[in-house]
Amino acid sequence: MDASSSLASTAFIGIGQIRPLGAPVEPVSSGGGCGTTGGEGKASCGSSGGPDDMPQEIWDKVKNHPCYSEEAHHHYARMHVAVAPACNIQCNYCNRKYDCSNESRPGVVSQKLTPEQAVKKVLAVASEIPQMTVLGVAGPGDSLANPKKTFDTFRMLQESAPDIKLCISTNGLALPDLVDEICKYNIDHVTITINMVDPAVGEKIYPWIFWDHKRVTGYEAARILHERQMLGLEMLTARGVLTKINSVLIPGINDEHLIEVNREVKKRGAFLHNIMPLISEAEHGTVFGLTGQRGPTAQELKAVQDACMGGANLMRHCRQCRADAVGLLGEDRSEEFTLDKIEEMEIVYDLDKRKSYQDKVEEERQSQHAAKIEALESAKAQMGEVAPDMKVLVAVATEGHGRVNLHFGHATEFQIFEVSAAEALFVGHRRVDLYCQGGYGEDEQLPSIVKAINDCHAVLVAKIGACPRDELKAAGIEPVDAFAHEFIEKAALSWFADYTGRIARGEITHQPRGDASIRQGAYTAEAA
Ligand code: CLF
Ligand code: SF4
Repeated sequence: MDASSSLASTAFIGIGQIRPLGAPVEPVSSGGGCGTTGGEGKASCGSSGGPDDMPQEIWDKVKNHPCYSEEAHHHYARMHVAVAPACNIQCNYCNRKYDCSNESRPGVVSQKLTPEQAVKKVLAVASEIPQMTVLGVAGPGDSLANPKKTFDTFRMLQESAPDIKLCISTNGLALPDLVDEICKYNIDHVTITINMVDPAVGEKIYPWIFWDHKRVTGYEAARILHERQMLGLEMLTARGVLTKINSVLIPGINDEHLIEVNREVKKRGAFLHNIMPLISEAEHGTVFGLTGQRGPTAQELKAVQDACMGGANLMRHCRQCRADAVGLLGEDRSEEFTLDKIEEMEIVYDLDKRKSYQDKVEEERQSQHAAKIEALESAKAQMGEVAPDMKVLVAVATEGHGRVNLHFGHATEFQIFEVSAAEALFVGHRRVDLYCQGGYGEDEQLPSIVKAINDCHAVLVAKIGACPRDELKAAGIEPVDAFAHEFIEKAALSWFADYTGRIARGEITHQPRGDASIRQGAYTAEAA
């Protein structure tokens, strides 16, 4: 049988199908499909680009920034210091008794720091984790609503650790007044959280801002914030600062509107657009949490991201980190660097040692890249004839190095790849609760893991036990350990070639998958 004529493309949720505000979240199904296709347009995730996709001076800025380069986040770490407690606006998704929801999971920041304490902490982390290349100020309030603390931290750090890149995240209200200061400290990565470009949408998200010594509310507040955000972005672009836009996807409020946001920020020179799911739980005490505003499902998030492809480059590997996160994205080592532990550490900031470690990381990265390209070519050569519009999602258990190298039971997140005959494209990740606890599989965790990857046709793992294997199969997700330790893209393409071959031979029937849930809150060491 001709595979191309027998395979239907997989149906994903389209942008027009995001459920209206207040509509109940449907339970995920193991086999049910959703209406129209999504995922059209070419891959435009510039954050996954390499040196061939961008000018050298831009590549030099992003190549070891874990947020600005998807590829770099496997190799380099970032840390945040919580020196900015105050905020000048109110977002309906934020309760500062917790964290800044736009850059962190809603959990209490363990310790707010003075600039002096922050610098000491950065030096301690940098001497222990030589691949930590970026320091960000991302809350728990707004970095630029606390300009003295933020810039004092950067000034002092530059004197003692000039190789660390500086990064800030802001709501943008104070930004235009501080662009000179940002440039003075060579902060060449700025994130602005922009959730709307229409104040009528904005007034549903921001109840007030503090502006010109008074509180401004309603439409007027959103209008001022919008104008300041656009002006700030334009000023940063004019000064050559790489600017990333974070947007919180709030179903029923700004879902379709984010396509317009993407267009407007691209016009003004934004380098990347990071569309993140709303985190909203009643216990966080936020307005949205208390009014029952839900966050998006996995397919709703993907539909909006896909609809933005071709516009500003998309970031899809954000982990919505804490304001005091330390380590690679997706891991949190902040507990190793509490103030009392730092006091006992012998801190030796050795620039040469850091550089030679990072040179080794680069070498390994280059050889991995070359090996991966070779492996991919061989995988594509095995591919039979497949319908060109057929795309499926696969979940991958990995602990790094770009390989399928993690036991199913040890995964706290799965990377998600969209696979077609042409490519295996990274499209996101899904957090899950650890299945294997204390050496035993926790069967109660399985339903939540299945829900998190329910839109995937297969899960690629290094190894998997008999019990989860059976349950995944029963849910319609194929557990695959045949490609253990291979490069992820190669493994995904090889599996896809095998899968489509089985369909073509009539051994199985291709079924569309259902939707999947986004687990609220970030991975933390304690959660594992
Ligand atoms: Fe931090 Fe943000 Fe700088 Fe990165 S985080 S201030 S740009 S160094 Fe990164 Fe974390 Fe997502 Fe932010 S993964 S929440 S995008
Ligand atoms: Fe909270 Fe950040 Fe919004 Fe301020 S800008 S209210 S800290 S989410």
